Amino acid sequence: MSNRLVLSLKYYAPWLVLAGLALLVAWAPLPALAPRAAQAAPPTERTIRLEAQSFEYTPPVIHVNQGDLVTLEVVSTDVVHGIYIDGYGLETSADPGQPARLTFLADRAGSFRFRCSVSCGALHPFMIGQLKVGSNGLLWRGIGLAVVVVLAGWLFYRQPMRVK
Ligand SMILES: [Cu+2]
Repeated sequence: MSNRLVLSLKYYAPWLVLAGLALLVAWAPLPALAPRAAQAAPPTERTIRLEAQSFEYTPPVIHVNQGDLVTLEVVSTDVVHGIYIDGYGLETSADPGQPARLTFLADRAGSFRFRCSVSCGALHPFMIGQLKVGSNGLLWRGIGLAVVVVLAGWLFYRQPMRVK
């Protein structure tokens, strides 16, 4: 009886530890969890070339980190196109052969749609792209959770052999 209890404790203890770890990674205040990691990814200045042509942007999705100073170089390759970034309320337009620059601080994390702000043809309303501003905190939590998942997988693989 007590033997079985010890055995089941042995079986469940690592899972409880893992569950606790997962909760810690997901909810712990970030400065306590990864102060050094947060410092390791300082805001950077980046220039991204965004090509606009009827009726798409290349690349269609732009990834930056929160805090980055971003310069979008908008290059039109056929007719006049524009860009309006939802959430940030930024707008500019570019004539063909005359790149326009849009510099802003990516201070808001999240996913923001941008779309053409110059009526450029039949499919103009569908000329959209996406700006993804990742918060560093989410990135580190994601990495932490991935580690926990790998540990769980390892545990799951090992445990059935132990408890016979
Ligand atoms: Cu357009």
